[in-house]
Amino acid sequence: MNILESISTALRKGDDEEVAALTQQAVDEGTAPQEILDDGLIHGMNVIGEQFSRHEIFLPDVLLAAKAMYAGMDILKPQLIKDKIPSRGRIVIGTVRGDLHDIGKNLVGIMLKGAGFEVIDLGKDVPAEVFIDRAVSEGASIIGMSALLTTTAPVMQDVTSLLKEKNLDEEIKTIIGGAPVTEKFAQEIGADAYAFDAAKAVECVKNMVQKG
Ligand code: B1M
Repeated sequence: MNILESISTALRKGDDEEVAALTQQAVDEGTAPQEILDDGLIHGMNVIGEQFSRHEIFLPDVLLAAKAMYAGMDILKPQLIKDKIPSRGRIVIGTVRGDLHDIGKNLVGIMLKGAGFEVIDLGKDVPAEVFIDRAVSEGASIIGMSALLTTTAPVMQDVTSLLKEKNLDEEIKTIIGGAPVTEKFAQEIGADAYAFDAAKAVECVKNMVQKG
């Protein structure tokens, strides 16, 4: 078993100490942080998701896996964030109201910071008005929303509608992401961009800022 498979396996066992140690070992051996993330940590989390949907494992197992995921992400964070990059712009991000999944959102935040954006992270379970109020008070030009549940994805539309209602949709752009969300859904709700993963989110945000 190579080290990335070992990270994935340790994550599936919910062994946070082992995940941290193996992630550190992979970094020390010179494996690219993105590879550790994709083929180790995210790979393990995807298997957890499949097992959970087949009822082969239960919620406490998923929670342990999430804790292990964070242990690995803590090691990778400094590798993914480069120092002293001048700010490219300000973005407010959060997971929408009713949704407690924050791993993907945090990853998007880390990658955006790494690309030189100022990220104001509102956390999880964020109501539509809070996204907008904070974007205005922080002078952010972009709102990034994450949702992992089919039941919470519609909350994103509350934000896009409210922005229109307040005539703020020209000055504040929106980007959405998360497993139940698609490009088509983004168009339907009037979001300005959709990103499948964190790398794509960075690309989209860079384009949005350039367009002004
Ligand atoms: Co839950 N969960 N969960 N869960 N969970 C899912 C999402 C689910 C698909 C599992 C399944 O059944 N197969 C399912 C949703 C089904 C659906 O709605 N269609 C589900 C369910 C049902 C639930 C509960 C309802 C379970 C229950 O209570 N019976 C419950 C809901 C709680 C709530 O939110 N109100 C629940 C709870 C939990 C935990 C708390 C135990 C835990 C979350 C811990 C945490 O986040 N701190 C958890 C987890 C870990 C998962 C799975 C297994 C993994 C999610 C994850 O972190 N993936 C997930 C199954 C799965 O997705 N395979 C599942 C890794 C992460 C890096 O990927 O978040 O997709 P992801 O982020 C990606 C992209 O989506 C994208 O980029 C990221 C990085 O590349 N992206 C963006 C995300 N946000 C973006 C924003 C952007 C751009 C891109 O722009 C701003």
